[in-house]
Amino acid sequence: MPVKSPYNRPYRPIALTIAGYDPSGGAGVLADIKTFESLGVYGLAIITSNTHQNDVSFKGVTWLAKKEKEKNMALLAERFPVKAVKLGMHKDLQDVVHSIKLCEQHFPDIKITWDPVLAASAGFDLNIKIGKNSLHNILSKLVLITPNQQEAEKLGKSKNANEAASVLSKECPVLLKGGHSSDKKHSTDYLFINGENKKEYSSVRIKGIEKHGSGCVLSAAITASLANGDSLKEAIDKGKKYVTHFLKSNNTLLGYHLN
Ligand code: PXL
Repeated sequence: MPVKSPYNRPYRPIALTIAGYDPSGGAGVLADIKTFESLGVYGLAIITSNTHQNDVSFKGVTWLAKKEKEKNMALLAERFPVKAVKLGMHKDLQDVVHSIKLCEQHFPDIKITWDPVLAASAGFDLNIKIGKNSLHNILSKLVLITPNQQEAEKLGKSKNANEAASVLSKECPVLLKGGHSSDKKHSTDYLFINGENKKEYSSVRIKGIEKHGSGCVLSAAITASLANGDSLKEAIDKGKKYVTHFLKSNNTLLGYHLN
């Protein structure tokens, strides 16, 4: 824990991302840092991996050793009062558990959001096994998990994403993202808490606005808002607004962030 940090208020709140490095800047820590900065939060990043990809083609991933993460966590904790963390691409569930333990050890009361990247948007399956114990260890520590439909089905071991999200939400709030759903006209995200669907976020799909890494941007925007002290519902509202602007920013796969 930082003993006397010069980075407390009146300076900007600080958020951390622990995720993969995507050299195209569309996803991973680069996307997260751009989002944090745009939302008035100072961003720190620790990488779990170096991915080899551009905006359309994913060629592989080189994972970093856990001790590299440990070293950087300890160094950051000496100086920075991190309020919220976003966990992105990790090698397996044990690696996610490891990140959560480090966060709790170094930053008491930190708000942890997990964007469970099980496959990359450019078509690469990370082949992560879903063990019940690890999953429970993770979910019980989170303020929010943000799976897309396929991720929810895999995590919740169900062929129905809403059913899976409902089950998962008995352990932590779930924002089920509709971006990859079969509905061609609308994209609807569902917030599940304690087994119930509490809120829907529906938007009209606009042709040609698919973006590489939009899931990263949404979870990072929510994390920035949580670092700012917003409630979970406020953070999701702000996150949705931010990602909508990002999706509409241009007609390519790589979106622009707010100035
Ligand atoms: O969008 C999922 C994602 C997350 N994190 C990293 C990625 C990707 C997709 O390619 O590369 C590092």
